[in-house]
Amino acid sequence: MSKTTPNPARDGSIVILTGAGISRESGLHTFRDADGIWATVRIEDVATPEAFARDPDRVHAFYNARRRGLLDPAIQPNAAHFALARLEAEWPGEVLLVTQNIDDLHGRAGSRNLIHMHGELLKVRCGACEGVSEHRADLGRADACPDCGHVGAMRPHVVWFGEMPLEMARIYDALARCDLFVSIGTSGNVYPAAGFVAEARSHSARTLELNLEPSVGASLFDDARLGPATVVVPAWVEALLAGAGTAA
Ligand code: BJW
Repeated sequence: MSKTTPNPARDGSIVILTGAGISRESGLHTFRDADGIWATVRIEDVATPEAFARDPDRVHAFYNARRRGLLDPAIQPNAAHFALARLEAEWPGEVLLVTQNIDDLHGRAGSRNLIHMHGELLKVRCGACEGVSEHRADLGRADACPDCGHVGAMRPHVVWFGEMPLEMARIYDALARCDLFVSIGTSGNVYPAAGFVAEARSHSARTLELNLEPSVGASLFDDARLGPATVVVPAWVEALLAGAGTAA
């Protein structure tokens, strides 16, 4: 049994963390690569609550452009997204997919046990009633909340620096129980997601990194496969499912 094959003596559950790298071959930018989003715009200007309070129009414009980009018909899930959906459907244990991405490509590929810990680009939230609603058009200060009618308090349903990521209790519970933790396409710069590998290890899970290049926390992984997500993720899923079939 490979070091990063789940151990049948435990419950065989897998937690997978994904980052911007898995969507890059679908045509979406990462954040910290040379051509990434943070090379063109400053975090302090668009991705903090203070930025939104200071200049909401600028923040709305940033997310409106990204929402339009995501809705471009050319942007589609790739082989890595589909492989993870296949794993969830065919793996005998639990597969929990935790994504830092605000795109909807995992859902479109068929993943269902999915947590968007940094929110979702195609949803908006009301600052008055906290209601969350689906939204595909541009958003601005003149928009009213579809739930409470309040005008001027709508914001993208995303988690900015200094805000609490979503569903943390559920994520930490899964990390404490998982047999295998897999990190895909994330640089490991942003907490708390960057701390998940240490958390899983502290509960004796094995750990695997699938990435184009080693992440900041690479030394914490038992094993790594480096390459484009559309190559390494389907290959890993295929091998894992073939092994599970043999063991059964
Ligand atoms: C490929 C590929 C291909 C490329 N195939 N791979 C000091 C210590 C610890 C923490 C802090 C600290 N100071 C401040 C903090 C907290 C702060 C933080 O982490 N700051 C750091 C910068 C230090 N974190 C927060 O504020 C978070 N909240 C928080 O901590 O609340 C308190 C709390 C504590 C404990 C428990 C619970 C709560 C909130 C973070 C919010 C992040 N928001 C963003 C933007 C919003 C959404 C959006 O606009 O999209 O989320 S920032 C941005 O970074 C985005 C991403 O989700 C996130 C992670 O980026 P990701 O996915 O890793 O992308 P990249 O570009 O960095 O990496 C891409 C990778 O892919 C690379 O490795 C490439 O090689 C690879 N790749 N092509 C495979 N084809």
